[in-house]
Amino acid sequence: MPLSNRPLTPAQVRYYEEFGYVAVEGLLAEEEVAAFLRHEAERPKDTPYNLHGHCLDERYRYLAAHPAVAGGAQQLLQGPPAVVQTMLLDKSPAGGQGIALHQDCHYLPNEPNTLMACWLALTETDRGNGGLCVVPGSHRLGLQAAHKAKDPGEHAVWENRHAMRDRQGREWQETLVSFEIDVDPERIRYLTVPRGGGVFFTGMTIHGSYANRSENRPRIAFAVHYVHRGTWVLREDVQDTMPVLSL
Ligand SMILES: O=C(O)CCC(=O)C(=O)O
Repeated sequence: MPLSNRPLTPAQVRYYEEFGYVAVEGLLAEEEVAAFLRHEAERPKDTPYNLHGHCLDERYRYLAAHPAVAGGAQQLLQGPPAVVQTMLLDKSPAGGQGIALHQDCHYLPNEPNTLMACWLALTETDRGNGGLCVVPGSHRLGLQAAHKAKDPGEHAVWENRHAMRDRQGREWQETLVSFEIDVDPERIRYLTVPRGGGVFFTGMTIHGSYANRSENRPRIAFAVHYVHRGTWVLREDVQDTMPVLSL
């Protein structure tokens, strides 16, 4: 199927532009979700993918280049997408940690800024099992001050050194932490996204999640981060973006 199909309606595109995100049901068919989860359960886990699953694993690449997923990204970017990273976000019941509210541009500085994501629900997801939250309209606020996440009962807490390189070849190191932006709780929207649905959001949209407090409902999601082809990503580990060619 060619990428040029336009999976999103004009109303969905307008919603994304206005609020910085749009939730869309049925991006993946049930057989596609089931095939991915089967593959994930069976694959050897000895080599961590470290954000590069789309380069190493045909099933990860399939989701990252899927016509409805990459096609939606192409529509919203108004041009050809390139994959920066892929992540499987598997949050177990009874306390699996969330990712504190953040903007992806803190983690993935890029020039000019075209960063966006498609987050896919591979199980039913809602507030009760640590579903995705967004702050509508936050993509218009600029990059917000953030501190290291404080509550390991709720969120993953970490710190990493990263090699950076700009277009001119200048190199340096930066410390990235599990960023957290303090947000008025009233502004947080807790999304219910059914299995196979997804959420497109910009690299400036504040989003994240809380711990999975359900007794027995895993929350599995798959996130693909894209930039417009030709964008420079400053972090060296994800600098070689993968253009999404016609499928
Ligand atoms: O799945 C989550 O809990 C958060 C995902 C996220 O932060 C992202 O996809 O950038």
